[in-house]
Amino acid sequence: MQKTWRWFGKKDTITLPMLRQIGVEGIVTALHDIPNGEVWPFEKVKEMCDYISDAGLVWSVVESLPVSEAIKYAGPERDQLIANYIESLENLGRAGVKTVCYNFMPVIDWIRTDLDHPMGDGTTTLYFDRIRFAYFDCRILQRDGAENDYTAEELAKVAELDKTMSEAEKNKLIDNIIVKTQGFVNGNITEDDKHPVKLFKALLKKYEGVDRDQLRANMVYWLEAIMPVCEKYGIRMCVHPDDPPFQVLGLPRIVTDTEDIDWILTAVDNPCNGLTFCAGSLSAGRHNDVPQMARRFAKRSPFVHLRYTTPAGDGNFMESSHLNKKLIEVIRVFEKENPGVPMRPDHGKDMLGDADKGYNPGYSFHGRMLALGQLAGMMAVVDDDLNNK
Ligand code: DNO
Repeated sequence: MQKTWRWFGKKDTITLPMLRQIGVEGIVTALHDIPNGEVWPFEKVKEMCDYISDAGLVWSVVESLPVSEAIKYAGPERDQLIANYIESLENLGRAGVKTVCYNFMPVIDWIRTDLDHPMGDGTTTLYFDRIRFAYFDCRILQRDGAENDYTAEELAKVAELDKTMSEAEKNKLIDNIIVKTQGFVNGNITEDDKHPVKLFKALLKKYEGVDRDQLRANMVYWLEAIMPVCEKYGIRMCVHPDDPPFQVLGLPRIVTDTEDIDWILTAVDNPCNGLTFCAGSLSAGRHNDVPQMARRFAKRSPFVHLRYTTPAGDGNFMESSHLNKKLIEVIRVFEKENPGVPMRPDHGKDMLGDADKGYNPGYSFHGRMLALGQLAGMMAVVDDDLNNK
């Protein structure tokens, strides 16, 4: 596998020369300055390619070229947005950047309630707490029908939590769930938005009447429209699984398990239509057997995210160490079935001063560097094993 790193562009304080020193071979990035839905001009794409290659690296994967909401809910502007998307792909293809990650999650990308959950050894990690999430849903958003999505026992815990939640804690929860985790991934809500909850509710409204079948149909409509330009340049699109891989906030989610992924890869059965094999997102669903999924989808996955979570029975989950037996199995599958595939260490802990540096949540320097070292070691042993068989 090719060792890559998610880098947030020239403003990133983790620089390309630093990444070369720690063994990174390829860069995963996006044109973060261009607003969602607008065309990525060829000159800008080319400039980024040159900047990366001048540092002795290569732009391996685009993460992400975001799919605008109106494409997902089929708003009146969708055909124009698709035309823009095709133009961006054309420009990427001309510049030779040929692996493009995106997601098809309505309104909200990845979800965590806690961004600095203590591990007990001085480091912190990301965490999803189902009760705190239910609190956000029922008490802060006050979404119609939210109560139906939780058990009586869970709702009792939400009521209990309400007795102690301060305004500051409520604001932190809002900030964690819909602001801090979203803005930097070119999401809908950024740190500059004054009324994130209002904005978020307006977006939820756009999906009234859009169920799983409708969302699937909208995804196929979009994929079919972009396949010709992908075929022309050999661009491999790879959808990121829903994180976490289950239904939330009354929104449909359609990339959650083997059946969903099979459906997408079959509905548009083209090698340009693929998967980002995010072991971490998939592992947060207790229904998913991740190594088994790797065996099934390795050949259709042009990009891999390596991390793992520890889901608890109560719906909570925590990001766990990258040094993980299941990840060794995943690496073994990919080294056999798709050896040169770019992989990046996903989400690192905050450690050794990372927390004071203002990194995007999950994208620390020391934490990810440790993860990369661990993954590189695991890969070396797996390769040795495979070569000696
Ligand atoms: C979070 C990331 C996601 C991912 C997008 C891809 O850390 O894994 O935001 O980049 O979903 O479109």
